[in-house]
Amino acid sequence: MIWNINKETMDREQMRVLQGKRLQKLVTYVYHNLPFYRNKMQEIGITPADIHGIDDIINLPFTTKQDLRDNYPYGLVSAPHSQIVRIHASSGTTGNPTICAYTRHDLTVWQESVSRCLGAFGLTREDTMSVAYGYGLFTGGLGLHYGVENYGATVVPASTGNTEKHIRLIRDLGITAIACTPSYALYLSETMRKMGITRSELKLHIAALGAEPWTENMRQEIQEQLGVKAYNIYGLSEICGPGVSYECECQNGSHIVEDHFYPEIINPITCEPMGYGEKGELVFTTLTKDGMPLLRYRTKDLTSLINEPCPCGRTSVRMTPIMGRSDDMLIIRGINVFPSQVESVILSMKEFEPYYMITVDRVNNLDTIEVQVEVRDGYYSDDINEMICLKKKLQNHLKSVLSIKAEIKLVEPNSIERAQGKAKHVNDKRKL
Ligand code: DLL
Repeated sequence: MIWNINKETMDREQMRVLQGKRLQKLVTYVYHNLPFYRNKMQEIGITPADIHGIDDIINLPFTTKQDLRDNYPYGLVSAPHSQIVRIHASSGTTGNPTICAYTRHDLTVWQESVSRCLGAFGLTREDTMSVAYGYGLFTGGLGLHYGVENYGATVVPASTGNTEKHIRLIRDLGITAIACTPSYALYLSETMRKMGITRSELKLHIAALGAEPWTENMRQEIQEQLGVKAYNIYGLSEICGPGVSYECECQNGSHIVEDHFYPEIINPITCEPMGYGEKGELVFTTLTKDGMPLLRYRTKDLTSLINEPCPCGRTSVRMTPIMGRSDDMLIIRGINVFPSQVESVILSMKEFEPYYMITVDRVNNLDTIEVQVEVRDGYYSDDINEMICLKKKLQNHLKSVLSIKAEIKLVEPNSIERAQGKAKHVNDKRKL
């Protein structure tokens, strides 16, 4: 079902005109309301009067995650606090998280975007969707939740964890759709097998999967194991959360909600614009946000754009699956983790040397993370209890920073290989 026939099937030229108008309004707004953007624009000698249409976007400055961190917490919030109704946060590289502030209007746009996704996934108001993304600062849970309510289907806010109880609920309530990370979908099917529950006992037929990269092989396996059609949903907190793009029944790239989020591809090194079909870094401009609008936000996600008609009838530009990142961010069970966050925790504890190795793997379809670290001379001991205490201390500290539990392996001083050149701190064994 096409949720918003007017916008999703809009004539390309009309769409560009609409985007151009929205861009002009946005640039005028940020110029007058955000010193950050006014300064950036003045530095390069551009004013709102220089923006005549969407093609002029390439003259505007970029925004990076570092800019968000430097302006923590509210430096990029343009609306008065009385108009901000929700705040989410995602991890920064180290230290400050990235704050995302929403006005009521922003939440409406977000719900609208998620509703377009659900329409494309074939949901109806008869469906019941279990949302098994985390509820909280992460945008996955609440983003999908309010989207489903707006759509008029039934939502079950399962959140993450307690998988066996969740599976029983899926069976007993006749839940027909699930939203979760692709790795959690696989874990779910594995837990079902252990519980002796078969897919024929469930009514599931739609899965809305995202928050981490996944492959065509994973799709086949999830579809087979759970008896669903599995659709990609993409998004990032800084832009709104889930719902920035979505697959339709053709499953040939994800349609971008481009009347609200304007996409570009740039060369991640030179920042030069790249053409359709060329692989580069995805950049978004939030054309209609007023809580925390962003000009040319560099997502660091590597992909390419498709500007060809889709057999589903939607005319929007599509993006191919994310092929990697231009930074070192890891996504572990849907949670963004920067190696530098691990490093800063280790460096802040006197018991450890600054030598560590992060190993990421996928065991029984669930991501695992192990941090191997050298204990400093004088703190290394043969007393097992002392070492267990030290392990726990590091584990708790990491958990409070990363929001996930890492396995810790303590090793003797001088046992981690020293780098000759650039130190390698991550061994990602997952086959993606
Ligand atoms: O992951 C929002 C989201 C929640 C999307 C639920 C989809 C479903 P962040 O925590 O800010 O937001 O992480 C954003 O996750 O830049 C990508 O690197 C990655 N990512 C998100 N969706 C996909 C996807 C949410 N479908 C970062 N495929 C993004 C690949 C994805 N990577």
